[in-house]
Amino acid sequence: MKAAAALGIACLALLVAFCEPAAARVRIHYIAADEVMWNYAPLRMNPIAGTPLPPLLPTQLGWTFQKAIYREYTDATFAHLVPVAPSERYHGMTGPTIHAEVGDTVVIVFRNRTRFPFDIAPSGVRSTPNPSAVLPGATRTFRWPISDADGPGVNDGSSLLYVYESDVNQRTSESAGLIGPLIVTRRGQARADGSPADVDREIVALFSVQDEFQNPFLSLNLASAAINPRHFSGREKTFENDNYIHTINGFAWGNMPTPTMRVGERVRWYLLSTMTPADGHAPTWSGQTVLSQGNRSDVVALVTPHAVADMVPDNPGVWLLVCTLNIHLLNGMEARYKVVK
Ligand SMILES: [Cu+2]
Repeated sequence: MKAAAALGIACLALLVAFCEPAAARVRIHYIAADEVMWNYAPLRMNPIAGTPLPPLLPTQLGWTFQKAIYREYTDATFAHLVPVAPSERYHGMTGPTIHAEVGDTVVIVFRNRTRFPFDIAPSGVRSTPNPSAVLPGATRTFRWPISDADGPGVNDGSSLLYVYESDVNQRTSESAGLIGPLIVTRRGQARADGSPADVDREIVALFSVQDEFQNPFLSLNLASAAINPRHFSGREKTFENDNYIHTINGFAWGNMPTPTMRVGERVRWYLLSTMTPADGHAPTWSGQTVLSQGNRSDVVALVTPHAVADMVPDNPGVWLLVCTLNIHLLNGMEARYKVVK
């Protein structure tokens, strides 16, 4: 009797072991909020039109601002940045891509190396507790368990997108530059690195009207002769509007490095947005169409912080990725992508 019971328990244990999703992993990332000098137009021209940058608006500070961005390090010493391959430099200001398969737990060792309190949290992932501010210089570990309810639904592809950002003060944190992508892949459909197995290339594009008036570094930017050579006070009537910068991955007027893909590849575009009152975007491609939740188009509505679109490029060339909403394109929200044979 006892032997039979023991055998039963052993069988049960074996069954549980086999039923346990083999791929469930703990994925550790070392991410800091770092202060940077960010130049929205490092090429100092518009390479799409082949023209100089438009003249500064009457009370626009310039194209370079002190900001804070998320950057990934190799380990807990935060001494070495994870190198960004040349093909990935188009990510620009956008934080490092974090992948997870449903069932995984993402662990973020977060160090705040800025002078303001910030944190890091995924918006929309259900089981994440509300984090609290991490004080300047402090380090804290956050755990993000990714449950079935966070994974792709029936109309999604094999993966979907969330944004992570600092929710200490979402408006000012986004205006500082703190936002990045969390990609969640359906259980059983991920590669070892958490990316979807049925996708050849993932492209991340953050559409954002960066609001430099809400940037917590504003007073420092105003006080800097290099950033504010015309000595604005910030109280000018036009100042707030003149310092909205229209960007994709933190680049204006075509200054984003050009991501490249091949004809026939299964390309997945992850489209993020900040949520200032000036945001709400219409990412639009020339040259090819995309499928988004079963609908084919050359434009995707980005009224939430995130959307996904799949493309199988069939048209080689250098093409536009722009925002066709409102006056965003007229204000420089444009970039390029390249399709090669
Ligand atoms: Cu837009």
